[in-house]
Amino acid sequence: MTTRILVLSDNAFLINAFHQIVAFKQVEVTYTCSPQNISLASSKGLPVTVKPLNVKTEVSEIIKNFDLVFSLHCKQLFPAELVRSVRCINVHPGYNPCNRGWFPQVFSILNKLKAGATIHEIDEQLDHGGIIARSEVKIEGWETSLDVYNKIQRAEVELLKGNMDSIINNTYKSFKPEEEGNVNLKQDFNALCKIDLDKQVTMQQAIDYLRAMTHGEYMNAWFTNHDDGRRVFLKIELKPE
Ligand code: 0FX
Repeated sequence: MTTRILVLSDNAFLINAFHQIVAFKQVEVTYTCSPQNISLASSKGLPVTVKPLNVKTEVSEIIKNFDLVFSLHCKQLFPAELVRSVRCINVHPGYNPCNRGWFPQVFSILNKLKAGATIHEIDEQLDHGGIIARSEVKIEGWETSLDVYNKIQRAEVELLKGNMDSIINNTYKSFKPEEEGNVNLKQDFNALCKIDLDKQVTMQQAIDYLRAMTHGEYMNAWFTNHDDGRRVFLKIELKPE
């Protein structure tokens, strides 16, 4: 029997990888992204068509038409009715239950909780359901958020490769996370971005802070310039010998 899979994703790298992993499997996959993700929906660089989908308004259609739903970094929250009616699986860029929620590796660099990738069943709480597979990614002392994120994405793909058959066939055994863990939200990250110039920290903490806030072209950390009140953004470059 062909499994009808719906993929909701806002991440081109994972859509590409997913497409390659399921090639030649007995599945029929529909790829979708969040309605506001116009660049992904109109991207010419993908091997598949990605249509915008509002998960809240389309719940009954999804329940009717699909056997399995994947979230690959989908920015929409899945409604309770959906997760109760169809098997919904999340691929998450964190080592559950450590730093559930927003930008896990940023918080792992700061609070030293484990970083990694998790595939889990979606329940009604954020990054919370039964764990199907997870793998830890080590954070080196010179790595920035982007360095760690790139390693995590590769770990996510390896987990998908290793577990895809058991997920499609529903033959995996999931387990409950050992504890509830902690959750970070988008506003927690936003609050981190503003540097309090009077705060006293060690050099180690300052370096860890700056590498947690350094992610390619993103302008995250900032302080207010004393003379003219303008925001000054900063990031860090690290190079092990
Ligand atoms: O899609 P995603 O990789 O992941 C986020 C959440 O972290 C994840 O827990 C959730 N399941 C998923 C739906 O949404 O996020 P992104 O593509 O927006 O950002 C990727 C990385 O880029 C992020 O980990 C840190 C960095 N970043 C992103 C933004 C938007 C920044 O450093 N600054 C930013 O302003």
